[in-house]
Amino acid sequence: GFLENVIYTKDFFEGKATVNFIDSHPELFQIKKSFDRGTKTLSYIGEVSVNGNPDVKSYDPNKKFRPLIVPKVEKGAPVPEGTRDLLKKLGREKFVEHFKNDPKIYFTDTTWRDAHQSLLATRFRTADMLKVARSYAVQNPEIFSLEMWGGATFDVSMRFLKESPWKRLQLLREAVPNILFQMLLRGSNGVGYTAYPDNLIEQFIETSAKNGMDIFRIFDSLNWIDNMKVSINAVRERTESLAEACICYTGELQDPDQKKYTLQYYVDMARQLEDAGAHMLAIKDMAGLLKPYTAEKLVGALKEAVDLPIHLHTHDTSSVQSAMYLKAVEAGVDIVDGALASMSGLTSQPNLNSLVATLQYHERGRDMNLDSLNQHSTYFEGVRDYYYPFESELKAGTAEVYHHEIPGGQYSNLRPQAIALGLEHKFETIKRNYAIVNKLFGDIVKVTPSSKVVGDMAMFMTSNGLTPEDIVTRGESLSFPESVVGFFRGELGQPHGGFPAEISKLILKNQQPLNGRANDQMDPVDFDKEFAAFQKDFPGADFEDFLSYKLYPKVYKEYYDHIQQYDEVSHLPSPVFFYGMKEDEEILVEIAKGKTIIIEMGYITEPDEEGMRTVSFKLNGQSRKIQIRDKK
Ligand code: 3PY
Ligand code: ZN
Repeated sequence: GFLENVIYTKDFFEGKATVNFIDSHPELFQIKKSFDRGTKTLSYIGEVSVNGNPDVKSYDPNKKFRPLIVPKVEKGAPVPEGTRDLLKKLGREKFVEHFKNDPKIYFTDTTWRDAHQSLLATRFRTADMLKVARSYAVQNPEIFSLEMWGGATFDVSMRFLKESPWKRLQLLREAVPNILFQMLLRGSNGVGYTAYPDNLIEQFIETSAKNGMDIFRIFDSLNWIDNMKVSINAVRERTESLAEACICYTGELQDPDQKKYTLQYYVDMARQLEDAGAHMLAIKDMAGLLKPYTAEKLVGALKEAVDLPIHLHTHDTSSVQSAMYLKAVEAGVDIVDGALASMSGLTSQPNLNSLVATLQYHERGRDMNLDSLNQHSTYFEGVRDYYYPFESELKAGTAEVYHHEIPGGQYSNLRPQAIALGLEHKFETIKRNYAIVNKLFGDIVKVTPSSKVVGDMAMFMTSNGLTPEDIVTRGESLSFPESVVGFFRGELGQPHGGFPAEISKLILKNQQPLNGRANDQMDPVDFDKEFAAFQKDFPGADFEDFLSYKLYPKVYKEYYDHIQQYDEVSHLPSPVFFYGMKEDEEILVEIAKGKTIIIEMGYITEPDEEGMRTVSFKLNGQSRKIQIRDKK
């Protein structure tokens, strides 16, 4: 029948059964609708089992994963009141006042966002977090917040994991109704790497809050406050959520040669952020450069300068950042960021479990359920193993970070990028060039996306064997990476102290730099018109998807096509998603709430003359055969 027509069309086998395919075969539309979800799922598993997941460059086919140890929680156990209930009860002004006056230290758990962004190139899948979301909520209402969204998670979830970032937020929100959720927002750059129209950023914030986001941690990659104001105002005016504005920390303020990023610089910035309407202030130490005795000075000075609660974020690349937290706690910081033990350390956040234990009998220590935190850590130790191809090579803390100043979230991505460019053997040179580029560009704040600009330039210099002198003498004839030209055009905003004139001329050549914010020059989104057109192009997609599309058009389209071809793959266990199945393996997949299917892998034939392999399955006990083209 028609169903077979679809399944056995050559286009379909070759992965070309996209939206356009359906458009050009309207008679098949009805069939597509009722197209067996199980068959789509089997096609995905067959494809990965034969050809691998394109995101996994190399892996060990004999690797075995141990069973996960999932923390136990009684079915239907009541969820105790947490910080989110308090925010709802008090409203944001009273809430902020309340916890600012609480003498005990608060903790944010970053396991679901920054920890895996910084250790595993942001690859955590929703299913692996969802499995322990309810037990965490039931057992850990003392946690201040869970950082679980934003930053790189938004595009990576669609680009590589083929899952919806919005569904992740919705599902985790449903499982954790009591603890504040927070996200990382790159100000005018949203959750992207470039500027967007202001009304898109505003709408994104409003829709994120509607989907359950409580705290927006807003930063600008150059500490340019003009780039943060639209976001701060949108949180204040269009949501009931909290605007947490960031100071990005760079350099070393106690260095007598430090002329740019001085204590006064940070104090001034904090005051301006308070004036701009921030509810909370964050010190965002994205590379882990803030040293213990410096933190004492900085936190002390900021506490005096502003009336806002102070939230401290760092990365443990140097391996001394828990000591930094202790000095900050003594200096009166209100909240610190940690990650569950098994997902902590190195380029990730300091060890939350050990911090909780360390502060236990201190006057600012908070009673926490350490046993539960340890159980959740054990769970993620098992989960982490699923993602082993994405581990960075860093084995121990390094003081080199004070030299290269690479952010933790970028570090874990830099080696894969180097490999992709065939530069893995030059990784040491890349790190050295990173520091050289920073100087060349006038010593800038380096965090997404400005850190990407510095990284791209470091790669460019490394692959072309260029020295800083070469840039100066031969710059006129070099064609620089696009991100670098955009940066000097002012597309990311204005760096503190301006652009270095000589380098700027070499890079821009005849181009004129922008005056003011890049976003000011952009046409606003016409939501009614564009959303209607979007729904025609992407049947079944909702307004949240439309926002994904506006932020990442190409990535969204590829994600959408993947779902059309293979159905939701977010239900699959991570080992199956990344590595496929082995002969005789059996799995249970919950494809919808309460609807579980059993998939058993039979055999995979050798390829025929046309390069097609037959993969045999049992789906709920019924035999199914899928044809997969061997691409190897
Ligand atoms: C991000 O923007 O994703 C970051 O984590 C910056 O530190
Ligand atoms: Zn971070």
